[in-house]
Amino acid sequence: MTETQADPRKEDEGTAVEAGSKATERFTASGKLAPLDVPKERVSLLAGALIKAANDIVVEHEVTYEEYNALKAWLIKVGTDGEWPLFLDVWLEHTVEDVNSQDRPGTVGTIEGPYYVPGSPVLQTPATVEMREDEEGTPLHFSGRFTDTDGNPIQNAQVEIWHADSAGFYSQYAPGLPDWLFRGTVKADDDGRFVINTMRPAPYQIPTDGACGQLISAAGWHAWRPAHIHIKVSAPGFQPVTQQLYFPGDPHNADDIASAVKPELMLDPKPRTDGPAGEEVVYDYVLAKEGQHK
Ligand code: MBD
Ligand code: FE
Repeated sequence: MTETQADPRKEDEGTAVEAGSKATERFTASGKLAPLDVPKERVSLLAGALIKAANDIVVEHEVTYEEYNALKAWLIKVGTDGEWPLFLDVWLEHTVEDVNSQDRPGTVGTIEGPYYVPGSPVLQTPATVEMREDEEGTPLHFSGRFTDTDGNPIQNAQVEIWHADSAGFYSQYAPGLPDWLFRGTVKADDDGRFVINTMRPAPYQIPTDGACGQLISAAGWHAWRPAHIHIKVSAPGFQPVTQQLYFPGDPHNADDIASAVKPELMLDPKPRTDGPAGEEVVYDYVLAKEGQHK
């Protein structure tokens, strides 16, 4: 674990309970809440395996009643803080993503995390995502091209982008930000090309004042994710990819709390050469056709 870096935010801004319960509300409203659709055989297999793994841990580590009761209290707090989406996306989703993307050729994915909001404003390329007047930070000119696995341009592709601001806050999950700040759905042109003007996000500390933060401090871990841009790309007839892009040199690329960094997801931003301040970076997308596998 590296040293915790200075939090650019003021103390007490944006509480866990707020961010966590918004993610819970959104998940509940999203229609993904149909866990009873899992076939009985799979429920029995998976729940049985999870229960056995927990029992094995009790035996192996001689778990005390004090520890058992601490676990019970903590699990209750995860629910009352609305942090189940945060907890699962930080500590489990990366493995679910790995297992489910192994067979898909093309650009690699990583976890979605708890802060995606569908239906962001649709923008034609070249696009600029919503920002405030005098938005602080480093402007980032992000461009790329969509091709299939044979190198042919893809029609009607889109990039959904969402990320934190230069202080580490996500719109709709922190108070006082415009709803669609740093969120947009950018339509590529007929040649598969897109341009998105945005700003470099800050590293992100997961909320420290809820159940997940309590676990992190009780265990002596850190709460940081490296700076990242969330992306969902899609095009008719192709398999969508959900991923995140990272910046070289971030101290938390090597110890992301959410284990979601992959070398293929590292950007290579350079100072802009064509006048405007800021950085430019190119990242191209190769999508697999529906049904295509390695
Ligand atoms: C985030 O911004 C995030 O991307 C993940 C995975 C977890 C918590 C906050
Ligand atoms: Fe994030």
